Amino acid sequence: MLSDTDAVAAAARQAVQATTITDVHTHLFPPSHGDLLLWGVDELLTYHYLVAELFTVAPKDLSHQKFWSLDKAAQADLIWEHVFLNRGALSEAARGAITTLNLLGLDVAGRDLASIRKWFAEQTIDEYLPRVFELAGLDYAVMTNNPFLPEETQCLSGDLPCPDCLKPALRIDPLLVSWESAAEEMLKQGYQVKADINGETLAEVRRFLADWTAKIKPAYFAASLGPDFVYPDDSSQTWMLDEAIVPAAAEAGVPFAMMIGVRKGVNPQLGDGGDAVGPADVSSVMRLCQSYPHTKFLVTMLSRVNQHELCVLARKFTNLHLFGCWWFCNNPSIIEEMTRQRIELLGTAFTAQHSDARVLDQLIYKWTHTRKLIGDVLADKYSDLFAAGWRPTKEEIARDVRNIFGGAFEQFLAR
Ligand code: HDL
Ligand code: ZN
Repeated sequence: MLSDTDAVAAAARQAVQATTITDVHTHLFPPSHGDLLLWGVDELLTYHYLVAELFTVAPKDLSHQKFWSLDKAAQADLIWEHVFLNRGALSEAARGAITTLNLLGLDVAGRDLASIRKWFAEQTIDEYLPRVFELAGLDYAVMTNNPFLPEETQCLSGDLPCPDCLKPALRIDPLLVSWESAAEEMLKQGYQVKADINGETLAEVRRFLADWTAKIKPAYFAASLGPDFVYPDDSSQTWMLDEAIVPAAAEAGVPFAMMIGVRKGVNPQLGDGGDAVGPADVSSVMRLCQSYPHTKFLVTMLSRVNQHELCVLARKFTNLHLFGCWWFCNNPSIIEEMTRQRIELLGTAFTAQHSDARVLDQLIYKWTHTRKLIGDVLADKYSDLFAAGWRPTKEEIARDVRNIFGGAFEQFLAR
């Protein structure tokens, strides 16, 4: 029996530290997919967040072109020098790299990048991957599998081994945001689609989605959308949602995950780091939930501005489930605000976080930082509950914590 608020708060923190987490959105790949799976200190240091941060402080003579002409280790050296050594590594991405290296037992305080590199060179991915998942405390992570990228489809088409700790998701942005390039790739794969969408094209898009669903058995379909995403309108985007994606998701019995608010390529010189954020139209999510009450929508939005309205919406629709503090929201100040808001409005009926990890090693820091932050929030919330007169047990707290770290997601999938 937890006898006072201190005991309850301690139990909450302990439950968060101990709970197994399901990472519902990452950019990881199986080791059998070769270079698609990024790992090791040079990938950690050249994560696109840190490339962008390098160019906020880079010396005048470091052009983007010069940077991209360097090999990965030379790029990492520049980031290590300018972001970590010459200035406080205080940003979340910089601190994260340090957390990861430290929790791997490396002497990051010694700042000896050469010896850190030497240690990584001695690791084998088949041993390292399970070690990272254990350090992060994950049962599994959902991948981002894009059937429009040849470098991915060549791996997805074979029966390459995939560990149980990695689950597929079908990423279909091009159908919604770049139909011409989608049609071009689909034609190469033998689907008779035409640039100007018509009946036959619709049947072929449905066949494409059904074939890839049968091939990879995705947990969900997913797409990232811009701040200008509107539903419905008279664009091909609405047609694609109404006639292809929503019916295909229903046929497959999987949710459609929408990640809304990314302003793509505001500075293309930064590569993957060149995207920004903009407030989007939450009422479009409302209209999709209203139009398709039997389709499940997983939603995360990129702008802090949208979070409260989206949270209220999730109270209204059983077929809407919120997940994660995405990308530019994956920072302590915003994670805390969003998690408090979600608990206060949704109880435990949401998924508190996803890592979005692109580099395997990031799982260690993204989940370590999140557990601390959300442990503190839950300590507060259970203390408030105790002060109100309720007496939660340790088992109930553990149950609730698991719910916001994967349990509610799996219940939503199974509904
Ligand atoms: O579209 C997405 O899935 C985003 O998460 C992008 O991959 C983004 O570049 C990212 O890595 N965010 O963390
Ligand atoms: Zn992502």
